Amino acid sequence: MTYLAKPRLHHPALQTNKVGYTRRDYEGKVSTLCAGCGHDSISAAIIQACWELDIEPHRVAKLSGIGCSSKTPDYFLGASHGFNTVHGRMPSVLTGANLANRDLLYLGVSGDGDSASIGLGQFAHAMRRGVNMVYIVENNGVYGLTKGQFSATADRGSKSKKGAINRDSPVDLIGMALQLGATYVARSFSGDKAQLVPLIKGAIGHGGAAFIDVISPCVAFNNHAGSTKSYDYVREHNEAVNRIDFITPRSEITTDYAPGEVVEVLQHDGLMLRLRKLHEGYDPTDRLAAMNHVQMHQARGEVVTGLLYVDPDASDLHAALNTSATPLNTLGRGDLCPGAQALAGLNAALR
Ligand SMILES: Cc1ncc(C[n+]2csc(CCOP(=O)(O)OP(=O)(O)O)c2C)c(N)n1
Ligand code: SF4
Ligand SMILES: [Mg+2]
Repeated sequence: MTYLAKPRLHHPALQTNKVGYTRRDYEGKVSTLCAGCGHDSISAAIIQACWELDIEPHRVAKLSGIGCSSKTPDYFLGASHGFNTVHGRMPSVLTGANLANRDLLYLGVSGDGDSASIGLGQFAHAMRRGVNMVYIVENNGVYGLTKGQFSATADRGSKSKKGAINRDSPVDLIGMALQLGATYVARSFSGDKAQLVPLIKGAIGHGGAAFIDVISPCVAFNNHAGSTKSYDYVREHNEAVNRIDFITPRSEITTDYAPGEVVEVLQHDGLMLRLRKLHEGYDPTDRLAAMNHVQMHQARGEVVTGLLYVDPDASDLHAALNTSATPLNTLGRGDLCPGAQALAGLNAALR
């Protein structure tokens, strides 16, 4: 049950990271999702990524909407800040929190219903404004929480558990994120932790709007033959364009690769992404080529995964608005009130 906390006891010899925490310190409450739900694997990947990056849990703010996917922040990072918003409204609440305090690391967790149906406008504006966040959609093609209706990301022609055929065109969140200006765009699969953990780490280190679409099968309502979001379908049609092998400072990179096999992208925080190419000629810094590649393969029924696009020189909403570098709650009265003379000058300038 959701209110059940996990026992705090753990083996005294459990490995700690550089900030002194074990992996267990990044866990949350006991999950109430169905056994085998892809969303639980994504929670595990988030825990792993934060532990490996030595992030202090109190530096993270996790926000979500409504849905099984949006329940998951309760199951990881139990010592972080959390806000479970209204259905589809995570991006605007996160944007407000981010503008008030840029010192936290913002993690938005949503579902395909939450982001591609009711929250589509919110998703679009967070991407185009460049809100500095990691935006994860746990995409199962259905409204899991309300018992399996097709969501807006369900592919045309895919079959529901009861045999109904979806006649509508799907909303392609990856295509939209690319078109709207997101500066880190990736797709992964909940069943591929080796790919997902580094993609989350790369997104955390990114200094702008980072979007990860994670295909996350719903075992209760959308894991049958005829669904394009089932474990079997994604395993059979997964076309990874690259693998992030390292996210470490340049000095620590030791492995040799043949020329042309690896693309290096230095992120704003000094972390280096090393992308091992799996698709010849795929350039993850070319936005138009990424859009073309994803659409082309999608038309063939393939699921393109990996880091699809990254802008190493990304900036964010704070830079665009030239906001205070100091979190608003720590600004003093003197900073907030410039005084009668400054106000009189401002008024005079407007007359
Ligand atoms: C304003 C509003 N409309 C409708 C609902 C009902 N509702 C709850 S969750 C949900 C869809 C969840 O789907 P998704 O975001 O894909 O999450 P999943 O459960 O599949 O992880 C809906 C329609 C609601 N809670 N609030
Ligand atoms: S209904 Fe589907 S999405 Fe919800 S917990 Fe169960 S398997 Fe996961
Ligand atoms: Mg869903």
